[in-house]
Amino acid sequence: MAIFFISNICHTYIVLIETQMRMEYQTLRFEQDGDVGTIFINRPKAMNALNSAFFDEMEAFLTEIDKGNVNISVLIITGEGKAFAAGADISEMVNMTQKQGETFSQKGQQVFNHFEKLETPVIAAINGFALGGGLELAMACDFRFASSKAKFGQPEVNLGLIPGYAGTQRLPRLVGLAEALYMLTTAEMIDSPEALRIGLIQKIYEPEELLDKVKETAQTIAAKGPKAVKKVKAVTRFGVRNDFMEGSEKESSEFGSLFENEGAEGMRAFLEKRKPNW
Ligand code: CO8
Repeated sequence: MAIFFISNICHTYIVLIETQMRMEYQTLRFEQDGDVGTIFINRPKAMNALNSAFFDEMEAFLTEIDKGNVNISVLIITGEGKAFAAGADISEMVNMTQKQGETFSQKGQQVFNHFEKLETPVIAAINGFALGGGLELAMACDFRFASSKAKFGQPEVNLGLIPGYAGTQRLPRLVGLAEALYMLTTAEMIDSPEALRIGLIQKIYEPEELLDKVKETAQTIAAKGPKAVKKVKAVTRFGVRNDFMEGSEKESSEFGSLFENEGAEGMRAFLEKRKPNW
């Protein structure tokens, strides 16, 4: 019995150490404040250019969230320093073969798709340049708040390239075909008011207040029914990727699934004029 108890403690300790080791990243920094986690892209000297290490580490980090090893209700992603992310790392891509370029693109797409599949809502706090792969990353988040100093663009055609992390697919879905093709073909960098006008971002804040404001919104979401928040993200994203009727069917079944569950508590709390006890 004592041996079993000690071996259980050892196992828990090892899992904790493993989790901690996995959380020591070269290109990322993670902070948790209650239910809200903030992941910083941490290559400020290279304008947070996205390299292979970033994609490996981000995938590992998102997997930790899936496994419940990082216990948060909302994830914020932002950049250290002057940039959110100034694109894929050009110095890493410059000598790639056709096959390597394609593989690098697929790997990035998988990681960005993971943001959409994550049950937890993800908010991009765009603190500066969001260019190329950096904007593609922001677009894979559920919504975007930006600093008044941020700049946005898909400058790939300047380099004789096109976006490779599904920017050609997400941008027109967010801003419409003509605005997307304008940005994609001219490579023009737009500012925050213009990004707000076309619906690429949802709010603008002064640089010094951006992260606090994003955290406030994250806390607002974290206080809602946790299962409802996860399901509303999943059903909405499912509907956008599939057809309307399939999306509506999924909505009905997930709506129903909340009744003998969190929804019962939420509705009772409303009628009893008290806060729900999730
Ligand atoms: N990759 C690598 N290094 C970069 C990148 C980048 N994308 N962006 C900036 N850096 C580096 C600079 O080379 C510089 O390094 P160093 O100090 O060693 O010279 C450092 O960051 C600071 O940059 P600047 O001196 O240029 O800083 P400025 O304030 O003058 O300018 C800009 C900032 C406007 C952000 C400028 O750096 C810039 O234009 N960067 C490139 C933007 C760009 O073209 N991005 C698109 C890249 S392509 C892409 O993202 C495709 C995605 C799909 C890939 C699919 C896989 C194959």
